Amino acid sequence: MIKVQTGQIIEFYSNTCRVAGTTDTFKCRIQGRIDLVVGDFVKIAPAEGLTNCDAIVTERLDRATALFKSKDRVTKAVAANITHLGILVTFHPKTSLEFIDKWIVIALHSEIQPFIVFNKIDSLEKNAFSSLKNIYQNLEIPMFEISAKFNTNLENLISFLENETSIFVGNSGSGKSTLTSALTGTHILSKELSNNQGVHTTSVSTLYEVENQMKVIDSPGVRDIGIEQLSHAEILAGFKEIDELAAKCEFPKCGHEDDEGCAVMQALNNGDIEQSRYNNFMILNDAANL
Ligand SMILES: Nc1nc2c(ncn2[C@@H]2O[C@H](COP(=O)(O)OP(=O)(O)O)[C@@H](O)[C@H]2O)c(=O)[nH]1
Ligand SMILES: [Mg+2]
Ligand SMILES: [Zn+2]
Repeated sequence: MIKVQTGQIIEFYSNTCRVAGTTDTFKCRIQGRIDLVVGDFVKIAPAEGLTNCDAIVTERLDRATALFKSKDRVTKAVAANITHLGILVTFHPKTSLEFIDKWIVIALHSEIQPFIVFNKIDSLEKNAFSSLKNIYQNLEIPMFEISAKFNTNLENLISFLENETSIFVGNSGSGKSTLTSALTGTHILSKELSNNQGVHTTSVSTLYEVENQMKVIDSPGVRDIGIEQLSHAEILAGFKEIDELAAKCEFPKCGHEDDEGCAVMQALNNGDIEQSRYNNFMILNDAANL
């Protein structure tokens, strides 16, 4: 019989989850209607009278962070307790600057540290990413240039992620699965667990933990997170350099599209802020809801 203990949800299925406890992992049933996602810390207790599972989840502990997605005005969490969000950037497939800026906004809004991983350097010329790096250099966004497929330059990334819980976002084909395998040594597609009917189901979302305490979350739900649930102020907060200038605008309700007295437009014209950052601020600001 297991002891009542605290653990972390490492795999999530439709009605069961796997919890990493103090000494072991347990297949758990969820008591009542607790809203749980991968990465949640929970209390578990012996599953008296229940066959086919080791324990029940009785309580969720407070989340340090959570990523949310909204659909039809319903907002729900997709992963919890993430500290770092890695944006995979490649030329093939081509990552748009809007994708990068959107995820910087979402991460900062969620109090998660964003960073950029330029992937597939094995198939590129040496300084292929330098103009992209220039854009993000001054924004305190850590950047790494790697080849996930050939395990090139992974050392710095690994020490950066030590003791942290990270998640990677990127276009399909950018190398998320390859990188997660390279970091964790797991064969991602092979993870399976029996459901109640004895049928093998692939987990909905998973947290991988490796020896150096690096945790990596893989959650398909993260893919369709948008910025609809963010306010204009929250979008602006994701563009630090524009936010600082916006505070200096002469007009309290400045839309930052008109030359006169607008500190943002002035900085743009002087080349002090990047055109792409300005453009994406305008695009995301228009898409924001509130
Ligand atoms: N040349 C090269 N190919 C890579 C690299 N990383 C991933 N790939 C390839 O890109 C394709 C998509 O990778 P995958 O990890 O499935 O991408 P995902 O859709 O983001 O999970 C696969 O064919 C990988 O082998 C890399 O660093 N260099
Ligand atoms: Mg994949
Ligand atoms: Zn302005």
